[in-house]
Amino acid sequence: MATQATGTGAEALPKRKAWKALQEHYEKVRSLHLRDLFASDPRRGERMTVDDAGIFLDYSKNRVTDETLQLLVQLAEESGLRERIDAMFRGEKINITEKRAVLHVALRAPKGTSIVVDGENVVPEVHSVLDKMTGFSNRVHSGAWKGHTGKRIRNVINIGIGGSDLGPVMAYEALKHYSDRAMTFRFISNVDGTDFAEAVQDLDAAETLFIISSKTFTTLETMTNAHSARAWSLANLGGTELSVAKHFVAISTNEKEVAAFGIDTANMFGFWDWVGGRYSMDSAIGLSTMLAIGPDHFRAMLDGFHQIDEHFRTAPFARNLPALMGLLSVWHNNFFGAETVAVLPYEQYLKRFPAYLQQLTMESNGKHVTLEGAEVTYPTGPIYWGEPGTNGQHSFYQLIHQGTRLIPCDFIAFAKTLNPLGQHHDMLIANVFAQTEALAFGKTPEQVKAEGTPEWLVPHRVFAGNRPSNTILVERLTPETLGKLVALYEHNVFTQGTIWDINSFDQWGVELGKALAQRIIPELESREETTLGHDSSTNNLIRRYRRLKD
Ligand code: G6Q
Repeated sequence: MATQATGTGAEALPKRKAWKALQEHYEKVRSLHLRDLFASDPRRGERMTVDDAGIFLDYSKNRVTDETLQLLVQLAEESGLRERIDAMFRGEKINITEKRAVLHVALRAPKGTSIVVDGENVVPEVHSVLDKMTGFSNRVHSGAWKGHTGKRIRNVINIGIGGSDLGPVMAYEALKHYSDRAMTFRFISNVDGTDFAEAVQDLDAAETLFIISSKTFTTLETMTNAHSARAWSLANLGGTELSVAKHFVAISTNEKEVAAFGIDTANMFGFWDWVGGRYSMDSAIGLSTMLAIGPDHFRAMLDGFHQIDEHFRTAPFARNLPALMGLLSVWHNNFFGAETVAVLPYEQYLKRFPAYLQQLTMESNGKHVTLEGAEVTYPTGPIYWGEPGTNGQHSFYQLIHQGTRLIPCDFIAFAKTLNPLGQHHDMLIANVFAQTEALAFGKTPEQVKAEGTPEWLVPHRVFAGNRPSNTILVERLTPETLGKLVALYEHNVFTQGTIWDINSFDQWGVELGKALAQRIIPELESREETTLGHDSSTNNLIRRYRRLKD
């Protein structure tokens, strides 16, 4: 039945042969312990790895056997993963509910290649925007671009939310080492006025450039912040509407609204409806990233993305990094009942990476119907969360080690640090390896007793182990490797969505709250007592807020 919508010819998931085989297989392997799996195969830790495109993935500490992997690969094939990858790269409109192509891979396609959407090769357009961003970035850096009073730009504030914020913030933090330290970068997303007030409070408006990043240029939070920014800029510059052109640029697909705001459309950087918000950090939405790290580093990042795109497109699934990670997530989610995935980067620069991944993964795969619109009969998108290590070890790792839930973890580490400092890096990486070892192998009652632990304390000190993890080891955090890591998770999400037969590229679930807020705003602002038509709880909260607010 799924044939028409997916174009893959795949059966509904519960009917696929590999799925049924995995159900039977699960019964055989569910109680196997990683201790035994490692003991019976001394080379497991070397065999169950992939080293490709500059990423080393050790997946040996997952609760899988060779047969599990074969069946998962078979599941990918029966699910039409290959056809779906090809359809995405061909520019087919696989985002069926919005009738759009899904072409973030075109954003990093090298010059001279061709990806056709609606009869047009989009790669030259991508490069023309990149060239325009490069020219702009160079003018800002050289001081050729001047503010209204003739001063050069030293502060850049990106105003955007969701996909127009999380990528830029994450990339700025991740690549700070490569950034121009003479400039200040800030990010305003929340409609909470505190976000705006704190971001501008110590800045000179004459040296401040706002990038209004909004695909639609209609988003409530972004437009509210953009108008506050314009008022702040005009008030502090004693400027006229003309000064807006010197202190505001826009990233958008909506030229009309950009012009209506007063931004010169010559200073608008475009993108296209085939770039989803959460897949857009490598489009013009990355202008703040380019301003921070420079055009060459930005292009190196795109190259990193592209290397993983090519790997995903061509590597056999058994050796395919994103496909394997996606399949392992499905295995733990749908068979072991794991409800979350923890992403644990042992790299302080990646502190916003889990937050970025939360949108990428959960907005993409938090879906309850198949492409055909039928209610799914199996769990879909797991909850992604995480914090950088080692900090998390002193907080929530307790639950991962000894709690009652199974939490598959992705550990991310770099062999070389960007900030060598005494023994710090060896200590950091020792903790990565120690954690994955402890999670997998635990500590038996016998081992605990042998340490002289009193009998009554033994159960408290036992670690059951058998807790799955991936370890991703990369040489160094660079713009290129950041691009690789993001693409790795983008295609991991794609793999999961394909298996579950869902649309990973729409986000209807965010609409209802937005619409209700629009209805409530005037009710909160009204000076007169109005009749409220909500439920009794919402009505009561509105009345209470109105009483307390002034
Ligand atoms: C991402 C979502 C969403 C979007 C924001 C901002 O995939 O679509 O997070 O990015 O709502 O939208 P605009 O860029 O249109 O302001």
